Amino acid sequence: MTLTETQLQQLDRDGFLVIPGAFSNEEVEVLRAEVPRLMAEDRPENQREAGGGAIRNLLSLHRRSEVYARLVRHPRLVRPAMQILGERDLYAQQVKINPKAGFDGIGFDWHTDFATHHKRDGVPRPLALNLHILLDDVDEFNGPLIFVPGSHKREIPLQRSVDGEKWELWTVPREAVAALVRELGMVSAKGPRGTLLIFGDNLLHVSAQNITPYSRWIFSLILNPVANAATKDVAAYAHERDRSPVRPLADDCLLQPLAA
Ligand SMILES: O=C(O)CCC(=O)C(=O)O
Repeated sequence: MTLTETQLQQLDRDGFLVIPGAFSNEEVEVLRAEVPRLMAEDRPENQREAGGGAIRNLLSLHRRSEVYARLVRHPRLVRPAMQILGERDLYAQQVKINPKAGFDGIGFDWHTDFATHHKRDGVPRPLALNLHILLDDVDEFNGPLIFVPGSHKREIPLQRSVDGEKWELWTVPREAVAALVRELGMVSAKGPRGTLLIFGDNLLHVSAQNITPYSRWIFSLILNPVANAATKDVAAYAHERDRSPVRPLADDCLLQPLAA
């Protein structure tokens, strides 16, 4: 997949892209079929919501599943990232699904990803890209991400906070969020399953609690240039330690049989 000039301009202006139909229903089914097994595992890469309830993040999926090992090298993720960054050597910094369980999935406070990548992980520059695939239909009800278009070009103040009562997460004070939202507005990143979202490290975003009965599974791959790698050690599932560049596989890689 190659992004058009219009898409590249849009990404530069707004800080994000929403691309419906990037992955077929058949491919989404292959990705979804792995999730129950991964969710059933009792391991630190399955982080629970505060209070120990539903699963908040399923992490390091490419080290736990051949399907997700293929997905991090999928050309419809890797090639646009290479194109945007003008860079061939990108490593998989974080690989997860946020399932945001029906009724029980808590939201994610206002933040930019770079704040945490920089302060917690020691990533030097805001170059990483977050590539999401919607594994469910995502609408206004089940906790879509909400972006503040154009916020990636602003200076945004930060405060240290904690995500899900466990992880260090750098968030944005409410007065700063209010000023940016009043000026720039908000866009909710909705779409049918198979939609691809691409957004940069400096984009201000949030997502609300899922108070519907319907879970909202979203896959997320963060790709970062090898030359911009983290300089601090955090848990490997929060920031992967393997800095080998991902090389794209064939376009039909998700539909090829798995080794027995
Ligand atoms: O899954 C969500 O709702 C939020 C995810 C998010 O904020 C992120 O990937 O940076």
